[in-house]
Amino acid sequence: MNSKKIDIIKIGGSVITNKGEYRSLRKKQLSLICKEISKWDIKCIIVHGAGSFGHIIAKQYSIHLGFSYQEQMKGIFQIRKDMTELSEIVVNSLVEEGVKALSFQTSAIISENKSGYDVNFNSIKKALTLDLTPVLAGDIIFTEKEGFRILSGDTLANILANNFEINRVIFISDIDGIYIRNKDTGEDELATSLSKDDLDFISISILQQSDSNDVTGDMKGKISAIKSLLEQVSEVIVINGNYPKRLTSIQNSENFIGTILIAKKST
Ligand code: IP8
Repeated sequence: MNSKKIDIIKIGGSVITNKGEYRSLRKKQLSLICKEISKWDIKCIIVHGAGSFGHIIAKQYSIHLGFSYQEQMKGIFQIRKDMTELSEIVVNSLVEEGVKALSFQTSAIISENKSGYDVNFNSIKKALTLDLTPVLAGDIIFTEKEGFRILSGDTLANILANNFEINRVIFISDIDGIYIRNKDTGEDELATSLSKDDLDFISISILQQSDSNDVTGDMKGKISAIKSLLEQVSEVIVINGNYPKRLTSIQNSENFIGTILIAKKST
């Protein structure tokens, strides 16, 4: 195992759960993804999204809008219960494939003050030195301003990138990559390679932004997370987790279907 570099692998909630159906797991898909992750020979931190274990209840109780009424606590309790269960399922699935995975509850180590995040990553740093694979998830974090808010797995990847020496971030999504609208034809085309500057100027397809159950912005939120990530890391990759072997192709430096985003425009 190469211990100098750390990759972040974000498993999208949309690929491991059926997003429209409350607490509905795509167990087989999760196992297949975990199997490919077990072949990853670079140290990594795994982040997973919430899918239908988080977003449906979050929307029902307007958790993403911050504290406004006491009844929201019911939603907070339920999401904590459901997300604890999902994280346990993800960790078990990784362990079954031989990954030394250990979960850390995000809101216990990240909160928000008036000017930024308060973080305590000491245990994660220690776990990494012991060759363990930390697993975190999008969560409801406590904040000084709104009381609480949702921290998406994509934003969490950003916070991690600000605090660790991160090499690459791989987003395992439920689409092939980032689609760009071709202005001439009006068609959406998969962009195989983009630079950070490209993201400011191109017209990103809005096809995948219409998930009404997603309270953290879906592809739109991901693009903005990727822009900030590229300030910290040299490469971000978006692939479709319905084809987990693409993860192994990345690892083996083989051609794969997906989008590679780089910090600097190649000249
Ligand atoms: O699925 C959202 O994380 P995401 C976390 O990565 C909750 O956006 C609790 C809805």
